[in-house]
Amino acid sequence: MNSFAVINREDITYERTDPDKTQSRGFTWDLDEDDVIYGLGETMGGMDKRGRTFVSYNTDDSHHRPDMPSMYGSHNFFIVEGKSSHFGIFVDSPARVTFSFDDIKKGQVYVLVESPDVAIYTIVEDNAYQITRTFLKMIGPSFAPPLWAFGFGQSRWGYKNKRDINRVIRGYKNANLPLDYVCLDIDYMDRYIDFTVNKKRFPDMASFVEEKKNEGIHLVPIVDAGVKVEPGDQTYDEGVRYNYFCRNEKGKFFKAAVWPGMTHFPDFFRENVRRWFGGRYKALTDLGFEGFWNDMNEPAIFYGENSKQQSFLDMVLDFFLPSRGEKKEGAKSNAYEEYEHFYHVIGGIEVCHHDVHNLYGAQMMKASGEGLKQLLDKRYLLFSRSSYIGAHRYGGIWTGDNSSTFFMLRQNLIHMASLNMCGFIYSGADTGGFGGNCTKELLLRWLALSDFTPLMRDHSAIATRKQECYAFGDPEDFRKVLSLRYRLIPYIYSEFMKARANCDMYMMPLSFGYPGDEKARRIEDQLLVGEGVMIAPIMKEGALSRKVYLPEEMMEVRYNGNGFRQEVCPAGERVVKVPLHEVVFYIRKNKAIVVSNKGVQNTGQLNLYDVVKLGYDVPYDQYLDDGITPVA
Ligand code: MIG
Repeated sequence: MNSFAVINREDITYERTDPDKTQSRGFTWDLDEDDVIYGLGETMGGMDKRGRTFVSYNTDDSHHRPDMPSMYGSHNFFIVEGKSSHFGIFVDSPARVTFSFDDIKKGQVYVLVESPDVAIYTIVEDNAYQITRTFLKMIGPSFAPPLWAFGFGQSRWGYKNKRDINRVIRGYKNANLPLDYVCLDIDYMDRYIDFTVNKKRFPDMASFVEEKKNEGIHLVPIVDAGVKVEPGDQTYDEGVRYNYFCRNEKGKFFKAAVWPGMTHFPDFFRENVRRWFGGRYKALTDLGFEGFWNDMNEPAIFYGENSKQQSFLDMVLDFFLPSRGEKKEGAKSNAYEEYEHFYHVIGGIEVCHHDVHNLYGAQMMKASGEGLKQLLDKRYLLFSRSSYIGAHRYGGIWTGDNSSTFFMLRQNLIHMASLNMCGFIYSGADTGGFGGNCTKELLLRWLALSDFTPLMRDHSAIATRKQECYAFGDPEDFRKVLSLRYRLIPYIYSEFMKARANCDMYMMPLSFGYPGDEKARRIEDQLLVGEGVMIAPIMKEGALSRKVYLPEEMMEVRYNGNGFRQEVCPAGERVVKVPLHEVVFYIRKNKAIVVSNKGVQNTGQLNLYDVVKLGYDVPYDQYLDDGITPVA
């Protein structure tokens, strides 16, 4: 059908709510009983979003409760699918939007947009997959990360200096575990000042970066949104001199506290500011860095001149004692009241931050991505915490401060489906969980899912149990589960690059591949990965087996750390046993995949041409390139 038009006013009743106060507007839509609702990217809850209310308002809240309405990004695209409904809606608005699906108004979709600045698009196609594909064409292809970004990364908030980083790399080497990159969290900086390096902790960063690259390891530093108020610092001085920072209602530079203490926020909405901030990455690319993560860009604000000051100790305690943080009203890193006092200049007009809040992180991604493209003659890695629809053209995202629970592992799988629907095909969660203490069992099961996610990074918070793959005694089981990733990269990379070129999904709900299959529609714990693979990871504590639904005959592939065992399985339900050290996945009927012939220790050793085929006896169309040269 391919119709794509602004929403039909006869079908959807617009109603102005609170016209005096907020200029909000909304619409409702009557749902059929069997309608399923997909989408909304980074939100908590099931694949089917029905029965819940979500609020797009980018939020840094590390207590990911099942009923939390907002997360770090706003991805206002959803799909209603049932016997008679097949449409997708994209609500393009920079301010707060509420989506209530059969919740506030029973039996109805109820969308409330708080800004007059809104464009609403509907996409009508035959099924959810086609609707998504049309949407993905509208928003354009994902950025292309380098091949090494498909390797495994280790990270932890708390690695402080060269010694810590070397210890991690040695840990992986000695245990014969593969590794491609290590992230540098905020402690590499000089007093959390962006684009600086603490010289005591990293006396000669350039040669350290070089030395690690020669060992096959990339270092990936963090960059926070807030720029420390620090006369004498280049970023601060230039920002002030050229008027690049946001101002408050009194015309002074807006000031609020984040990790560095008081900071100013770059006005990423202006092109010249983006060009400047993107150019500041030169301080880091000159040191040899080629990958970055952007944090705190919701933006997170601990407190400001208009909100109650919190002590550093207070915030740290909230972090580590979830029960303490949860009891507080509002999340610690979102001094919402500050958003009313901070202004952008957009097209020459002063705009209150509150009205464009959801775009801030995405604009930072744009600044970083465009800057890095200029600075490097090769592909960069970038992943951001905050985002908005469209930002996938500049980088990937990770899903923020999850926790070491099986619940969050299941959420990770669901996130992968809904993020892919919104264009963020390069994404992943903190494998093993950020907050809380990870167990060996949880990390192994999590790795078995992350083996298939483009961004595969183990990350954890300070003061949690050590979570590197060598930190749980005998690493043998980890070697087995992690080595699968490196065998799979030829397939993962090929499917990712094809998906981006075709504006397609890399991972998707089972139902997208089997439209019309009633049973597949209700499956929320299996995913399709690329064209040929279905996964059904074990995501329950203590479970050694699980039920898997096969919509058609498939090849069951069992990997035990050495070889692959294949077995044709009939369509229908089956119970599969998966010991902790094995990974089982499925190849769809009449599909083949390629895997690396050899296990390797990093992507630098990987030969994409040295592959063997698994699955059915059909050709596999492998995408191949050097993994470095920028692609259009
Ligand atoms: O307020 O840089 O989500 O990944 O380790 C916490 C420290 C700031 C939040 C990020 C997390 C990172 C942490 N950051």
